Amino acid sequence: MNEVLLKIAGAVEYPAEFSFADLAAVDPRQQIVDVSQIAAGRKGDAVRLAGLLALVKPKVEARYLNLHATADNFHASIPLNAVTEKAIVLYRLDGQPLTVKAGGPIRFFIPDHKACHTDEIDECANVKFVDTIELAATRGFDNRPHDEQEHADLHAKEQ
Ligand SMILES: Nc1nc2c(c(=O)[nH]1)N[C@H]1C(S)=C(S)[C@@H](COP(=O)(O)O)O[C@H]1N2
Ligand SMILES: [Mo]
Repeated sequence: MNEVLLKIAGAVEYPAEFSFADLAAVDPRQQIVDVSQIAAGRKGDAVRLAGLLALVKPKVEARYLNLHATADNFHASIPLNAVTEKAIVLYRLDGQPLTVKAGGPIRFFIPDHKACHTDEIDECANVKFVDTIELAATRGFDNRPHDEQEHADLHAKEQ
């Protein structure tokens, strides 16, 4: 439970590493127990991105969130402003870290991505197996699918 599952780095005052226990110990006001309350059909418990950012303190120049999933080499870079108050980090399912099948151990999630009103934010930015969240001044590497074909190919690999 003390293994590092998530790093937050880049343009922040206090880069940090979080284990399952660290995430569970974040301020209860930043915890969402049972995300189905805010994301229909989704399961598990999460901590608000805002709660994590409050700990690492983004520098003023931070404008983008670069989400990295080393496990399958999937990366997304999205505008920070649009998601600061919405995004959540799912980390617990039935009292345990999320299974890989559920996109775990950690999954970044934007409950109402359409409300962000930017093409840069879509459901593909709900990065599974996310291990590093990097804050940056400019847009970073992003290999989300660009068209229907790429999207279909990616989903075909899922099972
Ligand atoms: N690490 C990782 N995260 C990922 C993907 C992926 O291939 N790898 N696919 C993305 C895409 S394209 C979509 S649409 C959503 C699908 O997640 P869901 O099946 O939970 O709705 O996950 C996103 N997160
Ligand atoms: Mo997607």
